[in-house]
Amino acid sequence: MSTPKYKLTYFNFQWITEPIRYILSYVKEDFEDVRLDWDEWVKPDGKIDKSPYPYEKLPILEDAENGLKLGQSFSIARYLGRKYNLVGKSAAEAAKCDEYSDVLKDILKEVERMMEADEENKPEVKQQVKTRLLEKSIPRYFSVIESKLKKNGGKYLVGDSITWVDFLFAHMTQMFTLTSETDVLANYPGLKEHQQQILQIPEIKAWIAKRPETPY
Ligand SMILES: N[C@@H](CCC(=O)N[C@@H](CS)C(=O)NCC(=O)O)C(=O)O
Repeated sequence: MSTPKYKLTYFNFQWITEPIRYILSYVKEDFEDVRLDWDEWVKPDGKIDKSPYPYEKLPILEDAENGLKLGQSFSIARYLGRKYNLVGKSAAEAAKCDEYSDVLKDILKEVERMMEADEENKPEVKQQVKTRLLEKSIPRYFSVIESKLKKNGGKYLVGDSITWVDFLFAHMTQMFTLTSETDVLANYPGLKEHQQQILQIPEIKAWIAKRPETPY
């Protein structure tokens, strides 16, 4: 068996890395799916040597074709998008992909604040952040993206072909639903339909069927 071109190192979660796994599956590239032990990683005296990982943060993608070692999950997804022509058909379309990924990053920031709120002492902080997320941020962004999607024919978020941001959107919205315990696409049937279409792509379905089972 030949060595895979890519090595993707993360933890045994989907979270911010799953869209990268979707993209690699979609382009039919075999990859080494390295999953480090989170409990070991966070132990102050843990056995994991973090020095090979820039910023001591994961995910990291290593590309054997050119020696690139790349951090930041969205940058990795965008890199693969560029490499496999999944960035739209013009500079304007590529920029629209970037815009949508930044929208997801804004929402992710809020979701993470909600998750980090101290459960025991500050349930009100958690509730405040969750309310803001569901009542303000999600409608603000998703209503715009849904109406653009409709104008665009309902199939792809950007242009008339699949882009890396279709995978990012289809996955991150699942993570937002899970962490906020509320279906973030409930009021956006067009976006829901888009998500389901992406998840039904044969390569994505096959990946989902074989991936390790994790809570998120
Ligand atoms: N913005 C970064 C965030 C990376 C990040 O914070 N990763 C977490 C796991 S989700 C991590 O490596 N945490 C370990 C640590 O902070 O020691 C990305 O999108 O890749």
